[in-house]
Amino acid sequence: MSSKKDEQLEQYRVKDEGQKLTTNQGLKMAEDEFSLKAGERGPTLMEDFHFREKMTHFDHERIPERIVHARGYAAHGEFQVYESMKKYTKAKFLQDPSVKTPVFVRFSTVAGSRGSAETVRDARGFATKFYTEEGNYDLVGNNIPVFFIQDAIKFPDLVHALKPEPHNEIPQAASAHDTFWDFIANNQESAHMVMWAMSDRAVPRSFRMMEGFGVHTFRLVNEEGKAHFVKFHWKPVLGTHGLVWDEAQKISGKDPDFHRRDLSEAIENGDFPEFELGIQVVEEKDEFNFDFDLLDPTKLWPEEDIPVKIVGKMTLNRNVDNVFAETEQVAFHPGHVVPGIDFTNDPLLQGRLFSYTDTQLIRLGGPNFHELPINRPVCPFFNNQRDGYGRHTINVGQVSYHKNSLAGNTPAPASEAEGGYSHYQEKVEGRKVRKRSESFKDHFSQATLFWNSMSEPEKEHIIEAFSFELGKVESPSVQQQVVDMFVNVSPDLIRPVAEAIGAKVPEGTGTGVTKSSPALSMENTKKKPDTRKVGVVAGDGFGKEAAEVVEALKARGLQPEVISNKLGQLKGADGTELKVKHTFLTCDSVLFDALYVAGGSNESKKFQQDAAYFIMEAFSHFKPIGATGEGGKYLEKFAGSPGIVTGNDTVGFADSFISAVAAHRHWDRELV
Ligand code: HDE
Repeated sequence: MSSKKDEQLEQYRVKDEGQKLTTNQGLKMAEDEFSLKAGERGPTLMEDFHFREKMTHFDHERIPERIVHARGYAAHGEFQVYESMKKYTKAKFLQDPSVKTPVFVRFSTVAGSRGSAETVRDARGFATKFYTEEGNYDLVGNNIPVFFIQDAIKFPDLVHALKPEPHNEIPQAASAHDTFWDFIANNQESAHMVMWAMSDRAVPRSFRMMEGFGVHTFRLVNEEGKAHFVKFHWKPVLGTHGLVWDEAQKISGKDPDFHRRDLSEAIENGDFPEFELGIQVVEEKDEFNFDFDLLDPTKLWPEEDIPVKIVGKMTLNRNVDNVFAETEQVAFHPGHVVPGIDFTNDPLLQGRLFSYTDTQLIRLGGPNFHELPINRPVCPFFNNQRDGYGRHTINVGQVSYHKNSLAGNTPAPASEAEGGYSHYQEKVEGRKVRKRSESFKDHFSQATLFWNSMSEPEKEHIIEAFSFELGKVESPSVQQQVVDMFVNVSPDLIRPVAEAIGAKVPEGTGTGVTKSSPALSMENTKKKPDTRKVGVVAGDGFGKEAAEVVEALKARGLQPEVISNKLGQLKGADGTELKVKHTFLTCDSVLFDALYVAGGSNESKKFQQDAAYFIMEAFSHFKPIGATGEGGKYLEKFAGSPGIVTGNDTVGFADSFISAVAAHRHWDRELV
């Protein structure tokens, strides 16, 4: 069923196929390959309006990319609450479980340019536009629940330090360089988010397998005007999973479009990505009952102390028609709210409320970006704003001011009872100061909480990530400053890093925080085999069970794809056929979650070498690998290792292999 937003977008969809070619004025053209010239070999003429129109339009095809979050990908979908959230908010789209609210979600990396690779180490943007009957509500979040800085005024500095260095514009989409780490060491409020950025959270397996967080504390306000503090969460139904760093780097080269391909293919296959919306709620009277300040965006609310209440589900079910028109032109803004959702004085949030409109003005070329199809609300909008670049609306009538008598003083403000937005009347008093609140000054306790909450493999990955990033830093002074900073989080974390980069091992005992929050570890996430991509390594003469295993994997919702030394159809020992999707040349083991080795009866030496390399690489990335029949010989040297499954009984094998795939990775494996 199409949503109200789909219906609205329909009127803008144009299919050129089958049409005659015209200019933008609708004039049919008799020729589109040759410019108008004075003679066949003569100069091109000014008169050639068609050439000039076509070239001018082309010359202006690009718009400035987003200063951050330039590389992104999006999809349409819908959101439904499980039960009314009336107790907390009057927001209409959160009242009725039968109401489907259309949504548009853009996922993104932060640092890289629009053409950069997608599996870099970075936070991911997770921005959702809800097209509600009361206007658009944007939840503009990230996949990390805290941020690097506490005050918006430092954002330009952070981003300058993170982006490629200005003298040589290197490195692209990476934090492993001097200026980033110099910023970190000199702005120690960043410690907590750096821990997340060095963890596997920053190399997600898929946009479909990441959590989302609103980061700031917001307010929900109910019909009675009562407010609660709230943190927003998105929980992926497939669980939260990461890549191995070596794998992520290789994917950046083998398939820089890995995440967008994964998202669009999943939607194309009908495996619609789902995320549950969760809220953590704190009563206003409890504002000061925590050992951190609720307004501090470098702090999370441990889920074990304040449980996440799951309140609804979002399903992404439609790919965009046109990436520029939709994904590039969509304009998010944390200030796009509806009655029942309000702000707090988090100084990072307050600054964002300015920045987002400002940035759209330069990016989308003027103040009418709300009229672009992807940005239009599904409810009508009326006010006295007029004119400007790219105005679509033809406002009819004489009056464009308030108050007036000629139009009966309309458009008129709506009272709260009529659905008018009025800001929560928080009492505020204080002196005008440029200061950080004392309550914002503990930068390390929650960084230690995060460290304490990690499993052993996750801790190892964080140590490796610091060693990689600081290993790329050229200034010994910056390296030492960072090491000296992070001893405050935990000596167990930073001592091996100091050794790996040849820095002086710092003294220090950390914060002494012993608490942990199991919800922060990805090891404790949901483990499901659904939609996982399995590379099926097969050659001619594969055993008769192979095609059955492939069918069994498909039946359980996995995505098997056959890899061989040539494209076409493979013939099994019993005459069954398998269609080859990739050759060893056109794909790589890093692009799969698991391998199933069916082998063949008569593989060439080259086939055997290529298959062995594939398998070795998958093994070193801790991936599940299964084999039956002829494939068994490839796994002999890994026999007994965790996540290695062999067998000849189709059903039994498929079951054990699928459980191994569901586990995601087998970290307890000894690498050979
Ligand atoms: Fe953003 N951010 N941001 N940000 N942000 C932008 O807006 C900004 C912050 C986030 O897919 C820009 O339209 C400031 C936190 C996402 O289109 C810009 C500060 C969080 C996206 C901007 C922050 C985010 C943006 C650039 C510090 C997580 C991509 C282009 C005060 C809660 C949205 C644009 C999309 C984009 C400013 C910090 C999330 C410049 C000043 C914290 C997901 O306006």
